[in-house]
Amino acid sequence: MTRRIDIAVPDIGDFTDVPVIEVLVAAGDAVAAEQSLVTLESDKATMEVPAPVAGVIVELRVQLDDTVSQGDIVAVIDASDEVAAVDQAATPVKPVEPEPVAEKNRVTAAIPAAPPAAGRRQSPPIPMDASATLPSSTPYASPAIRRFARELGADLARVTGSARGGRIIREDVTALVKSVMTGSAAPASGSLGFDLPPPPKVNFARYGEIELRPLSRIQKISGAYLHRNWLSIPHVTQNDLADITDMEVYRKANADKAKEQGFKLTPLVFLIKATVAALKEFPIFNASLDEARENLVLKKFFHIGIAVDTPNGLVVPVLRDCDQKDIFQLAAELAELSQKARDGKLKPIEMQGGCFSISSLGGIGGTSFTPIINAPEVAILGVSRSSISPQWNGESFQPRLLLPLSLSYDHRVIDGANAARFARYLAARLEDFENMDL
Ligand code: CAO
Repeated sequence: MTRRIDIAVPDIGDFTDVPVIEVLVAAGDAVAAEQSLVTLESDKATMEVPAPVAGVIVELRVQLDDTVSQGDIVAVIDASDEVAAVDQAATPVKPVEPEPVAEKNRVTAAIPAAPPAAGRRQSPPIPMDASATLPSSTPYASPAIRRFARELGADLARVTGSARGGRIIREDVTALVKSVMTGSAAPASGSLGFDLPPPPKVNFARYGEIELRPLSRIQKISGAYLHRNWLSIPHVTQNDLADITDMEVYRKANADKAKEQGFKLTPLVFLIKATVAALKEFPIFNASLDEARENLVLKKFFHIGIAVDTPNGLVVPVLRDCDQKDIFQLAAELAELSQKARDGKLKPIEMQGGCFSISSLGGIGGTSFTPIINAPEVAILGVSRSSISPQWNGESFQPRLLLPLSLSYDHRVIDGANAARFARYLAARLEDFENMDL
């Protein structure tokens, strides 16, 4: 018996007139339940509308570049039992793999299709994987294109998107594959233009006992991004010292208040506030290069990423709107996010949208280090352990508590004089903390 079901755009939040950026099926195609039919793209997210059930697409009601809103019908499916049975046999439903999140703070997710009929199972959203949203950017492509690239073994990082805003489409992926097949594309290892000798192969067991320990998933993913950022961004690190003697008196006087509320008041939240003040004073630090590397995108919001050391590796949750929160709110949020990070429970969205990162090793030690910029950000602040040091005040040496700051910056965007000014300004804010917006 024929059972035609209208597939409607489900609740997509506040968005209306969302463009259809991909049509992934044609009329007559047999589709499996949860197979993506079309991809929609709002300003903030790329979303797929999946088939609610297995069947045959009998009518496609949208085409590329149409705009749709909640409730609009995108397709009609024939979900008669015979069709579904044939389809199930032909196309077993594979478990849905998590999709890396696309660039530009976009959230990529599948949205459940509108309920087809009472009591029928709804497609669940594609699960998101925290490690897929590690620092910095991933190529801008929809989940379907990522799947396509994966099937072909094509590395999306090497593909230049030709659609609006640099989005990668199917043709871009096939063009890369073709160029590799014909030998006109550079090999992957040469994609940054380096011709490095391979690392030496050493049989360590010849020299003593060894043990193999696999890298964690987070280490593997973040390692690739760190490597790319280190090689592709000309880093310079500016070091400075902030005299936080007075700030520490204030912090300690307020530590119990924080403790009563169940979190610690560490120097980090003061650093976040000082960083926000410095970003306001030097907007070039709150910026990213656009994809063509011809413009700076200046951000008017203040979301700060904090590097958190977890048993599985480094992750960078983002504290949002730090300009609008006081140090106690920030400390409470930091405690919550860093605990979630350590438990491996951060949501992708909680690691996106950062403007500037802080990596604090102050709780551990050290006097300075060179933090790696978390692209597409253009600077990162490293913080080492404060220590008492004799400071000359013109008449005598005084014991002062000095906090080492290490500001790494992208020299394509920021010149050394501005970096020195930024670091000094930041230090001065901590020294004059009473006039800071705490
Ligand atoms: N100087 C001296 N003491 C400091 C300090 C500093 N710069 N920064 C923190 N401390 C103190 C704190 O006050 C706290 O003291 P008490 O235990 O007496 O209260 C202690 O050191 C531990 O602080 P913390 O590390 O728990 O808290 P935090 O707010 O400073 O940092 C977090 C939170 C999540 C950033 C931190 O736990 C962390 O994971 N740091 C590692 C980040 C990292 O790995 N960066 C490297 C990235 S590159 O690989």
